[in-house]
Amino acid sequence: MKKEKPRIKGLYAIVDTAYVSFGDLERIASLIIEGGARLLQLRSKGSGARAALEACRRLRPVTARAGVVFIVNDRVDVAVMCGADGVHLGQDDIPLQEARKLLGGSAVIGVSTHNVEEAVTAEGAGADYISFGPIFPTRTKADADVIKGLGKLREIREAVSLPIAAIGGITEETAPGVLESGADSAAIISDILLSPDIRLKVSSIISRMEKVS
Ligand code: 3NM
Repeated sequence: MKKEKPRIKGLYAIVDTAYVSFGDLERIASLIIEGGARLLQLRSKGSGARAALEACRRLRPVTARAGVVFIVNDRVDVAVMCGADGVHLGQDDIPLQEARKLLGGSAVIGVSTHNVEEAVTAEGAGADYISFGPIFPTRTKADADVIKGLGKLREIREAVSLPIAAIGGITEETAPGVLESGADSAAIISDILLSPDIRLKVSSIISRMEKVS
């Protein structure tokens, strides 16, 4: 039987190597998974391809054992080599159609978008989901676009029907409002990784989100 492609919804937890040292990746990913996350992305901006591959190879078994969807940020080559479930592409990464050729039809491919035009283009090109942001101010991404707010998120919801992962400055407190404004998913980095109790933080975010979805 053909495996159904996972749909992006709920908490989209991102493990960012700017916050987590390489030696701590498995432990942190395990806490996030124990907290209930079903979607995990590795983001390793600025590290070389070899380090990204190493990080991926640490996280792939942890996610696979738990049946958690594992997505690699930016790097299609690394996603292929570690057998990830998919890749998340920025506007300057290789085009979606090329990534699809390398990863195959069953891979989950997401695209970062910052306006209606990019969102509609990503949908037309066959993205499985888009991210949209930054919704709120963020310290994690130095070159983040202008802040969009929930109003712009609602406009994106009107423009496309594919799943939207809202991103940028989202916290336990703001995640429910993001869903109420049309996002299917909330992608969160610092509110999780800077928490003194990551497992509890993740489960609290999820239970708040479940109340509105
Ligand atoms: N992309 P935090 S904002 C990785 O707007 C990323 O596309 C963004 O981190 C975009 O949850 C962002 O710590 C940073 O704010 C999200």
